[in-house]
Amino acid sequence: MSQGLRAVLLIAYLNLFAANGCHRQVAPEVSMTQEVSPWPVRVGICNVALHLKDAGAQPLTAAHVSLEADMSHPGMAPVFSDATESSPGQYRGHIELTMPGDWVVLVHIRLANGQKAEREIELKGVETK
Ligand SMILES: [Cu+2]
Repeated sequence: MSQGLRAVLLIAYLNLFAANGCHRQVAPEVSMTQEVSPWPVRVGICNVALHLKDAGAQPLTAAHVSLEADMSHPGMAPVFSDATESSPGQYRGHIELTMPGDWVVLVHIRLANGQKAEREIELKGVETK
């Protein structure tokens, strides 16, 4: 195999990986800031307020936002709920944290145009009620 061909194959191989990486990020650019209350987080109802902006830093309106709370240990069912838009780009929801410990809240965002994005909120060390 010539050096040239080898280089081409290597580039093709790297492109394959890059393409896979891109494929996972079909998600559009959505920026999210969040407020979680009460803080520190305790077992029970956890209120989540999300501020979503689009790539142009404008409020991301009319998205469908759902929350999925998972614990880091196996054998536990995730907790789901929906967030609703309370004002343009602001979404509020709550989830019930049923155990103390480390939780991750996955924020599933479906834009008005059908594109999807996902963000995470780590809630470490949720305290006993
Ligand atoms: Cu658990």
